[in-house]
Formats: sequence, structure tokens, C-alpha cells
Amino acid sequence: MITAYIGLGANLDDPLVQLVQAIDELAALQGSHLQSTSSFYRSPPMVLPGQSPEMQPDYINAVAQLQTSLTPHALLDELQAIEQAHGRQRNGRRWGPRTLDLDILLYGNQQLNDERLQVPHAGMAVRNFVLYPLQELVSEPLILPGMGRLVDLLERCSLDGLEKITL
Ligand code: ROI
Repeated sequence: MITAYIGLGANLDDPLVQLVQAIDELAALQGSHLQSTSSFYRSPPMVLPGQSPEMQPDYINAVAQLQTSLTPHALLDELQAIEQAHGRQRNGRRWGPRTLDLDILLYGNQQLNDERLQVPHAGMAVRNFVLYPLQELVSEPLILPGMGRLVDLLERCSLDGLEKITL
């Protein structure tokens, strides 16, 4: 079994409900065991360079820790099936609003880079809505392959706009 970390995000159609359901679906994945999930966090949409400025609702984000015997690509297939079941529209706007986004953040200590999958997730080193929930789940010092130590990344990553949700 490999320890994988999955990033969850949503900003449409009752995002909190989308995330709660997605966690149930991760718990039911074949060949896998859901170990733990982080708190939920609210944050304003991160805008990427080159993205047309458009109004989007705030996001809800969380991270899940999964023990899995699935290969990275089999896991990606399962995550994409869950996204589809949540009615995610791939409308050609790469960074548009979405009902559910599931990303493989880490897959053991492996580094992968092909046309479908980049692990560790390329943006995670600078995203507070990934690093802070991830920190909740790790007990031992975590090194992100090719990116350095989680504690160092957190030190450089401002909390601004990130709000932990008390349910
Ligand atoms: N911004 C936030 N706050 N949370 C996300 O999950 C998220 N996902 C994205 C982009 C559009 C980059 N911005 C985000 O894909």
C-alpha cells in the first residue's frame, strides 16, 4: 500500500456538500483505505497568470490521506469518475469554477510526469489551501519530492484569505 494525498476543491453547487460526498466516495474506493481527512477551509479563488479576470465564488478545500494499492493512473481514473459523477463540466475553461476538483497531490515519494499526471502536483508548493490542510494530516516530517520540506514551504506561504471552517 502507498500513502497518497488527495486535494479536494469545489466552488459551485453547495461546495461543502460536494466535499462531504466526495469524501464518502473516496472512502468507498476499491483497493484503498481512507486514513484521515483535514478540516475544511474557505478561500477566495486563486487567480493564475494569464487567466482572464472573472468573478468566481469562494472555494472550499480539504486534503484526504489515502492508503491505496491502485497505481497512480488507476487512482486518477477513479478520481475523474467521481468528478464526472458530480457533474463537473469540462467546458474548455481550464481554471473556471467547478463542482468538484480532485487532485493527486502526492503518491508515496514518487515523482511522475506524463501527459496525464504530474506528481507532486505542480502548484501545491505555493498554495495555502493545499499546504495548511495537508499539514494537519502528517505526523512525521514530510518531504515533497523535488519541492522540499513541508515545514519550509509553509514558512514561505502566507495564510492570507484562508479561513478554517468550523462545522
Ligand atoms: N483557488 C482556490 N482558492 N481553491 C482551489 O481549489 C482552486 N482551484 C483552482 C484555481 C482556479 C487555480 N483556483 C483555486 O483550480
